[in-house]
Amino acid sequence: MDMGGYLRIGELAKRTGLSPDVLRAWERRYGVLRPERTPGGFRLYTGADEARVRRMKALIDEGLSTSEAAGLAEGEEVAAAAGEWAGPGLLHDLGARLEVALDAYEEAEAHDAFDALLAAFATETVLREVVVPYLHRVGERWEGGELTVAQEHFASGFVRGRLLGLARGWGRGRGPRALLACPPGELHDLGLLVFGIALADRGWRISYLGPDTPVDTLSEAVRTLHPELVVLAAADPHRFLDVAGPIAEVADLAPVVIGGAGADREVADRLGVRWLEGDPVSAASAA
Ligand code: B12
Repeated sequence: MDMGGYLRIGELAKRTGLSPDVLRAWERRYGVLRPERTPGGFRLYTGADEARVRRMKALIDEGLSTSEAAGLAEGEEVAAAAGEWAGPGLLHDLGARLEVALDAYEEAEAHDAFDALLAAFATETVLREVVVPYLHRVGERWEGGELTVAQEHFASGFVRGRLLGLARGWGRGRGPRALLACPPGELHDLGLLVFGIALADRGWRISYLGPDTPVDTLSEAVRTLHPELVVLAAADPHRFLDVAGPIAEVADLAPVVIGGAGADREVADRLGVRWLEGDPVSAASAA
């Protein structure tokens, strides 16, 4: 029977694999369904109702509680309607939940918060708006004596693990190849990982050498991989300047750019390479 694109509850139940009772309960408790009514009082659902229910079910299957899934399904719809990310409220709340969990060494809870962030927002939004500011706060709180080294290590280890998870498969495909590394002695590689993830999102293939990479190894990798771009990152300018000669040799083989808190125009000029300014996600667009 044609109902002008509307669905009756039985039809919606069949299409979503949920019973009519569950659908009515979700409508009552969470308001995720907003059916019209026929003059006889029957519920009529729209495609938007179906989409919300499907999303909510998928989030529950991923392990979220019913109320969390309802909140996220709603948030995403607001995001879609606004054509942008789902409002600062949810992003902020989930970011705070992540922070509280990591402070308390609650790994499972931290994973749940991170999963919820990724379910509700674009990866780059999570990286730029939550992960990078969070790492800055960790540094400030550690410097201010509010966070122990143990808490800082736990938090940065957790973040690194999640970033490596997002990086999985970033070397596949046929796009241009970027070779990423930190110079000798440099252990801060989280910004470089964020950069690699954002660059892979733009179709690049990533080869990652990670922290504390000897420059002769880097040259050997450049000769083997023939990357279109070599990206070096460090938090301390001396890590670049201490190996200025070998970096210049790498720059004879492939274009080299530098980024991170230790990079600026002056350091780049001294090395004879280009400087990638700004946060890693915006820099990936520029690259
Ligand atoms: C996590 C962390 C660590 C971890 C690193 C783990 C890892 N795998 O990366 C560990 C525990 C290993 C560590 C060690 C140390 N750390 Co530390 N660390 C941090 C912390 C909390 C977060 C770093 C981070 O990832 N930030 C996120 C990035 C994205 O932000 P950012 O570094 O500010 O970068 C900006 C830009 O440069 C750009 N960017 C960053 N990377 C890249 C890459 C590319 C390609 C591009 C284009 C852009 C870009 O994005 C950001 C802009 O928004 C910072 C605090 C902070 N403010 O960042 C301290 C911090 C960097 N560490 C610091 C220090 C002092 C140390 C140690 C010397 C401590 C010690 N006494 O042992 C050692 C040094 C280790 C070494 N040899 O490199 C200082 C650095 C001070 C300075 N100016 O030199 C900071 C600032 C803490 C502080 N407030 O004092 N650290």
